[in-house]
Amino acid sequence: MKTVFSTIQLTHAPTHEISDGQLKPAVEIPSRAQIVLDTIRERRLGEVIGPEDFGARPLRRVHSPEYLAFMESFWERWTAAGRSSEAFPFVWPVRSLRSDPIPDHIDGLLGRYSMDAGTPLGQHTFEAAKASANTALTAAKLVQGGERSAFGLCRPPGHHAGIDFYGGYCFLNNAAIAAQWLRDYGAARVAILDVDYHHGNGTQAIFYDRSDILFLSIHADPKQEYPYFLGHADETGVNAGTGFTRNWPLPLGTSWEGYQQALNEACRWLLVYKPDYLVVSLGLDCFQDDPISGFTFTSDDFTALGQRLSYVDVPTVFLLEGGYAVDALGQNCVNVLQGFIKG
Ligand code: SP5
Ligand code: ZN
Repeated sequence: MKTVFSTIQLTHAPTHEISDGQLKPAVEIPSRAQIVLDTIRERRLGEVIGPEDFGARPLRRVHSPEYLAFMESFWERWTAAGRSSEAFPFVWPVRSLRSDPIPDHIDGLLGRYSMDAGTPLGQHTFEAAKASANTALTAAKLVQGGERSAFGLCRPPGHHAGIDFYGGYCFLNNAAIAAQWLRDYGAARVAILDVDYHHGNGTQAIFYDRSDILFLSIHADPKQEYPYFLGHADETGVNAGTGFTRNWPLPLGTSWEGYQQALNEACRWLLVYKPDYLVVSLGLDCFQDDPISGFTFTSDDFTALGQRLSYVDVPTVFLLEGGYAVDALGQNCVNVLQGFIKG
């Protein structure tokens, strides 16, 4: 299986995040990508190639022009306001406040275009996010060109980012951008299976009213876990998209044993839907030693996950999402990918 990756993705190097009422060391850090890359080479998964530059068009198919313009101009405005370290929003247009008119001040803009205060935004963040999206697009193009599978070593991740907001360490929704690109370049139906520990709220919302992109997500119950405000079992789509979103919220402490039933159900939906392509939002944060998560997967369970997905037998684009137990991240990731190849 080929891997796509660009070192530009390493330039987003946050130092801190707001968590547990403190400024803590950031967990979505460049060494995540580095260890995955090192393990891919050690275990000879396959060739590693750089991404092609797809430009702004595929990003605009998913994200709003206003949001992209905000991201593009953010650092200039932030430094013009006299700030020099990474940014965090602190005020949001919640119920009873107005989303329009859009504020002029950078602190207002940060709140307008974000969903949480836990996602550091810095000088090189958007550059890295665009490289990450190009990595996802290049992996999609490999599969569109006839490869059975490809791996986009995306970082920063994407599945929490919505049409016009960032959050959950995500800025551009790599899986949504790749799925939409596959639709635009010939596929009739694309399925996204999100196995990150956290619900993929951004991806779900982007495709919620559509039947041409199926969204399936297995994750920690949002009543107990981030992102808290989406990912419940009764969210199944709206209008033309009714029935084309499915969620399997699972309790904290879920093991591979408990996970498999949901995964088997999701795989049955894939067999019924018969997508031309499958995009897997590949979070590795279900791992037992993940520092911010509460499932109990072992490293071997990730091999079994990859094997199960190979039985679905659809051309598959794997895109890295979360996973913060850095020391085991390479092993866990390559276990999924080699489990898939070996079947
Ligand atoms: C892509 C992805 O996996 N994003 C995850 C974003 C989660 N952000 C919230 C982190 C809150 C951490 N709380 C830790 C509590 C355990 N001490
Ligand atoms: Zn996650």
